[in-house]
Amino acid sequence: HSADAHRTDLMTITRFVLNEQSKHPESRGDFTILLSHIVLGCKFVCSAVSKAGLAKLIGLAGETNVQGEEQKKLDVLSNEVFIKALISSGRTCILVSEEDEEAIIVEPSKRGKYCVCFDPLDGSSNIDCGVSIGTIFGVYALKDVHEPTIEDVLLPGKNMVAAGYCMYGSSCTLVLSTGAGVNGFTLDPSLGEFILTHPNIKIPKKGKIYSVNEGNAKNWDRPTATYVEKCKFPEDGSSPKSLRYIGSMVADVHRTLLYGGIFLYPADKKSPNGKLRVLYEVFPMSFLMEQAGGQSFTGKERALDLVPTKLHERSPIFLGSYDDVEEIKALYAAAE
Ligand code: AHM
Ligand code: MG
Repeated sequence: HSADAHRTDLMTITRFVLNEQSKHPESRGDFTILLSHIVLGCKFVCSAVSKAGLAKLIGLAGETNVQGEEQKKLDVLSNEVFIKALISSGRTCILVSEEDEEAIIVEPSKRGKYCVCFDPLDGSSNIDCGVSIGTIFGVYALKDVHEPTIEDVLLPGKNMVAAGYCMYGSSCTLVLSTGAGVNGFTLDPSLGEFILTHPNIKIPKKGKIYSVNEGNAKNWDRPTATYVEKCKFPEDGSSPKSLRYIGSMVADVHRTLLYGGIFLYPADKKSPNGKLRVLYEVFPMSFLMEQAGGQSFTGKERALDLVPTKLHERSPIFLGSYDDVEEIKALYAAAE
């Protein structure tokens, strides 16, 4: 029976990506190896996050432990684990982490062709209260690894070859795109494997939810303010949208991807470029949204067309269901 087949034929993330890559004759498994190291980082963070509440008791992060050594905070620890895992994969040449001011140029003997931009633990304000947080990553591939420079990652998001995130929530979910759709995998803790649970994710064409930090409304520009007003008081007789905002980009985007709707982190008078970072927040999430049939817009252009000029550049972002993003695009176009 097919029901039996489902239980005994487990599609792990490694097997899935190997299958995907085997469609490219030139593939030599490098991406699969890179991914398995990203996955290792995610498993480590997942386990650390789930024990975070016990940290004081068993000495995991923060505070000083019995030996009197200063212990590492969860975000610092996660960053170190990802960097070491990525370098040891032998498949990377440049790493850009939210936690590090400078890019890491991998030493020649350990170099491979991939550049990975990542936020090892995003949603810092939610760490201490046990609310969902996540890791976000975007991957570029270099043609020539001999003299890598940061110019090699200051490229538009549409040049990425893969992007994804891992959400440490009620379960640990990894969502990935290698440019051929979006697939979701859930960590089976007893196996230690990510199993395909959400094949070929497509975002609903229109949604019923908007997601934004409305506490910043007094400083918004006109198009954003008008859009949110229309979510609450629709003029076309439709029902108002619901508001959901966690304050963890991974969790807010994950819900948007599955249920539809729109996520906004707009510019405001205090932060004219918004808050979220282009290379490891805006680009990976925009890549996933487009791959799932949605859209992503900066207030000026398609987000994946933006060309960053510095590593930690920020950009306003509006992403989600195709029709919902169309509406905000129209408001910005009218304001020009
Ligand atoms: P962080 O990198 O300090 O964790 O900040 C990023 C987070 C995102 O996960 C989230 O979308 C946003 O900040 C929420 O910001 P705000 O608290 O201003 O609404
Ligand atoms: Mg962040």
